[in-house]
Amino acid sequence: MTDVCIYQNYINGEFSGLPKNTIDVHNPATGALLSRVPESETGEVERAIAAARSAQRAWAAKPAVERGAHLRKIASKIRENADSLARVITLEQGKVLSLARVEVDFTADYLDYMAEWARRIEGEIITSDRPGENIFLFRKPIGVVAGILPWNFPFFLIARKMAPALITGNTIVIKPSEETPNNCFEFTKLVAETDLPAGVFNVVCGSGFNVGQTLTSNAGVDLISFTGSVETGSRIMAAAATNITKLNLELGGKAPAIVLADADLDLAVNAIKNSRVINSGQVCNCAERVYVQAAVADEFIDKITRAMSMTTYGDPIARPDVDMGPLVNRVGLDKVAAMVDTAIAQGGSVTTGGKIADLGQGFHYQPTVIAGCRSDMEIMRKEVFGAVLPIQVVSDLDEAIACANASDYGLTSSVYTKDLSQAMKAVAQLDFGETYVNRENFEAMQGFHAGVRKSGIGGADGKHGLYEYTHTHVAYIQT
Ligand code: TXE
Repeated sequence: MTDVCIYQNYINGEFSGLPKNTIDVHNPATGALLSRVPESETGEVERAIAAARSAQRAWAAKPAVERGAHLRKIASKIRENADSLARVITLEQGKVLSLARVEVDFTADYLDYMAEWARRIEGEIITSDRPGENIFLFRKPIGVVAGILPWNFPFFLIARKMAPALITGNTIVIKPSEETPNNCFEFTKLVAETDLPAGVFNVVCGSGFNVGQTLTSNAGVDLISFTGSVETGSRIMAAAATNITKLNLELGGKAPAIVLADADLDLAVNAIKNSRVINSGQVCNCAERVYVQAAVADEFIDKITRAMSMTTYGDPIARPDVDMGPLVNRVGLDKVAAMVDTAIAQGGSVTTGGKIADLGQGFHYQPTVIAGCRSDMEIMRKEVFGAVLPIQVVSDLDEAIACANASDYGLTSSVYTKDLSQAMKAVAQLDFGETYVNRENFEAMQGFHAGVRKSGIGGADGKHGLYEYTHTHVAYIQT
């Protein structure tokens, strides 16, 4: 029997010993047991929050440029270990190695980018109505942040939460997803090799209903930063209500891609196919429903069907050349299969794929295109975390925009056209946090990743994402 790695929580600058209770982590491509991780007890979570609390004032008192230097050291360590980190991500999450490597590199760049804000965090001086008075507006850290992570970009999400939190003077307790915790512990080992002060960065692992619930209902947490499902976001809001804890929520999307008759069809096909296939379709801002103008609908469906049917998949470690790995787990696979079955029962016609792929092992679903969809079908309304592309034909841009906006989600959207006025009309009328014109995801770290409606509250990245981790304190100074 091979030795299985048992990871430990990281609290107050120390790994906290072998856990009493553990969760098994498996490779979704092979079923192999990869590690055992802590199913933390309440006391352990409370200890992490207390450590973050007691470290916070001294951390915030450091010049921001020193805090930035700590982030840069972590970024360097990540770059030195990029290949092995990418392999850890692929093994537990299933994405192809090249994408895992992009995720690792982007994470290091993100830490550096947030470090650059050290000299750019600004307050304001506001003109007073009173003689001899100055009104100063300071941006201050909120305190202790709880970062609750999903499994789809688990490594990057650590940085997306900890980098803006730390540069602005907060401390953090991270809870990785129980599906993909190994990469977080490998990240933590690198943090532990640096001289980051004890208590500034803590990791406690465990299931959502246990550790997640304990973190989000604890009065010692000042901000909950969560990325995940709407259902869990709603549960977190309820938990946060007890202590009126501030929230930052990214809850997924159902991104519409609008293809107009004048679009460069090959560009649209390529961009939408890549977007739907990347990370096996488990991305909050990938194209999830297409509205194509009638004049080019047949040609578009024909081309995208061909492109999707040529997508290769399999175990991304054994076959590093594949376009897609497995879905993250059995629950995810069953959910995708059930949604496609419902789409067929509701009148959709599958032009390629439509079935669980039988590779003998792993949670693979065939790349799928479903034509003939309508706005009332589940597949056009609910998030489908798999490489499944439903398509609806529309008469014009107005109809496409109306359909796109009639959604619970409002994260990202895209439009394909060569006509600038059509593009600008779409940008003006699409009720979404982001719109891509003639391209698909991903977003830029200097932008602002945020959604409306059930896609969440607040956002991440750039200046506006950074300031989500501060509160404003106004001082009225009479002289
Ligand atoms: O998400 P959950 P799941 C969507 C996607 C996917 C679905 C379910 O549609 O199919 O969500 O995925 C923690 N209190 N997205 O079940 O439950 C949990 O331990 C506190 C969209 O994995 O939201 C994990 O760390 N925390 C998405 C994290 O929440 C709780 C990314 C996410 O798990 C908790 C992932 C609780 N009560 C899934 N319950 C995106 N926005 O990109 C669970 N958690």
